[in-house]
Amino acid sequence: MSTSWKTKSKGHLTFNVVAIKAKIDMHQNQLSARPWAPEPFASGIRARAHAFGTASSWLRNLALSALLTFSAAVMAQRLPLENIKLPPGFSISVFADNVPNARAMALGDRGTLFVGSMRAGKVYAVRIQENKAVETLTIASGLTMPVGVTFHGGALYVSDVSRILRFDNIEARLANPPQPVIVSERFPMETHHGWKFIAFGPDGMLYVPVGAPCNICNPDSMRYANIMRMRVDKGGSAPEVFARGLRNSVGFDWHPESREMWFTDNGRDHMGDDMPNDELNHAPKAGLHFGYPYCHQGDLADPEFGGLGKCADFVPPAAKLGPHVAALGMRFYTGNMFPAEYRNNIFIAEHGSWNRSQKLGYRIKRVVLSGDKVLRQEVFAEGWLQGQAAWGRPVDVLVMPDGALLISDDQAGTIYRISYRR
Ligand SMILES: [Ca+2]
Repeated sequence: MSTSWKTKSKGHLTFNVVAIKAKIDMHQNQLSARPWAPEPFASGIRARAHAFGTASSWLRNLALSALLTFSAAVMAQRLPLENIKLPPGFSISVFADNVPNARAMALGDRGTLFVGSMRAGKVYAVRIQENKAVETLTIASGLTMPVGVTFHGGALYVSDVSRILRFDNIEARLANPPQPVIVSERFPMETHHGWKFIAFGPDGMLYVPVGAPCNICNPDSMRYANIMRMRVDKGGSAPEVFARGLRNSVGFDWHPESREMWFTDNGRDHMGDDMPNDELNHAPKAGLHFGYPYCHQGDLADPEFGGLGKCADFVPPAAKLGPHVAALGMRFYTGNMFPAEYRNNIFIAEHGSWNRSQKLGYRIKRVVLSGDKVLRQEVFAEGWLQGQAAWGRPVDVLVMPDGALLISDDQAGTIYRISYRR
């Protein structure tokens, strides 16, 4: 064991001489590229640029780069992909391993993969050639929980808790990103469930969820615990409520045929290990109420707020997804690579439980529909959780033009690619 480790270390050290140079080049590119950042962070960048000018700090940066590159190489090597179990014919590989804290994903018209993050405060652009990631750029920094990214009309839209930002013509300016335009700053400031997945609906409107600013509370449903939508073209429109009574949705998509919205919702905490379930919901029209905070999983009255509303008065989930699994990103499978029976199925990324005595989730689920009813659900990919230790946490799923499925992982800072060959 120790012998093989030595051999491997040596290999990495050799590799790292080149990698360190690449890393420094990358730092310099980033400095000259000046990814957009608000003032405090921008000063940080200037400070760093200045530090590069002195020999001692240059050496310090070199040592730091070497260390980071070394750890990244070791980590990349150590991701135990062989532990991921998939149905026959499917395989998983690392698509991009330099995407720290990767959250939601969106594809640009010219094929750039955009990735949001949470605590990292950054937005990334992954350049792709022939279905392979060739370069990862940071296009914005210093944002507040910029989880959500979505692409529309040549521009990238990014969520920033209370604000929606827009980066115009971004795919032509990846190395020199523009200052963002503020599309809206009318969403609540609370960071508790304030991070947002965002997406454009088939109606051309931007859908923006606003989570409950708590584990369990009864906030104004016109302001919180809902999904809002707004027009961003033709002068725009004020956000209006599309769906109410959801605790925190971090993923939604529209059925490719019915064009109706489906969304995940994260159930409340501190009601025990086995309740309530996270939910898959179906919102065929505007104005529906999905139960929170009065009723969970369609049939479980809340101990505190259950007296204020009956379960029968709210829309039950289309499927119960399991307690505390943290069902986040979801998409319909619209590609041609996977077998025909996968078409229009839903893939759901389960980030995994944080407060359950036996961990649950940390996997990708497949949900099969018949019309607008859920026929069955099954685990599609698992193995990020080994015993009670997780080495990765799936966040979002994205169907690529070639039909492969990308998965983002904020713990490993990695994007995986699942492909199929008969
Ligand atoms: Ca519900």
